Amino acid sequence: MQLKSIVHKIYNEPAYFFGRFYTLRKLYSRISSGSLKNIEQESNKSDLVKIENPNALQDLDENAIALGIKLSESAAKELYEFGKSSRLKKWAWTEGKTFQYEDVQDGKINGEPVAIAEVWDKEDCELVYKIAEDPEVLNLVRSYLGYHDVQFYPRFFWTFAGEMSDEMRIKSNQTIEYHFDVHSWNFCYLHFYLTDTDENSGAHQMVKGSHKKKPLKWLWGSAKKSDEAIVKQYGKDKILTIVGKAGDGFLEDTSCYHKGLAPENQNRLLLQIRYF
Ligand SMILES: O=C(O)CCC(=O)C(=O)O
Ligand SMILES: [Fe+2]
Repeated sequence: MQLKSIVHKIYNEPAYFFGRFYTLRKLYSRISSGSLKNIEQESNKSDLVKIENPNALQDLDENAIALGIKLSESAAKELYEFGKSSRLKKWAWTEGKTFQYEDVQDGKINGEPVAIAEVWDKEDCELVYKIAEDPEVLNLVRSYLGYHDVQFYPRFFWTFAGEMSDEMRIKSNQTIEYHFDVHSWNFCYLHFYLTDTDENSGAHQMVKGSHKKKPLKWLWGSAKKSDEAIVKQYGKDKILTIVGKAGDGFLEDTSCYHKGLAPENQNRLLLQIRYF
């Protein structure tokens, strides 16, 4: 990137650069925390989502990950059915035709590889928005972000198993390389697996604690890092592979290093809600 375009980007999207720094993100939260007033009053629970992890907030703060968030069985089933019957599209932000889940065979449509597909009709799925606005989830998110007026953006997508090179998956915008997300000053992502997911079917991997701790020079330039560099920097024991059943969820500060494994033997459906 040229110096001129860097300066332009910093000026127009300050959070894109400054949001990389943990201390600046926390400062942003502190400045915004005047809006935290109502949290306690909204602590009612729903049957839709259960936060079974009593240390969720602490885990998120210390490790960038809070496991033990569960979707009700009926909600997980409904979302799965929706994800299978909705129109799909390779990538939400580009031109392209929609297709059906059944059109994808072994990671291909008419011989063309397909790595990832957005559930295109997600706006018609009320449940997505109900989950995003679940009171217990919102409480946790607000407590973590440090302000009350959070916004959210849902993504609902399949990643497909099939013989495909890593290059092909990366070209298709599938994030199978370690990276940290940069969106806004502060953010966290709620994820729900909607298919049973393990190492061979697209498990999410993350590096515990890496939201707070990055070598200074890693904060600039590319947000991506190789597996080797990550292991060398953080050690194998900091890497968490999140396996789970359909309906299992986790809240993550994705300013940590993370990636999705390429599914080998089964397609993965994921609901992801970005809070910021
Ligand atoms: O697919 C995954 O598990 C990772 C997704 C991800 O990194 C992202 O959406 O930023
Ligand atoms: Fe990411």
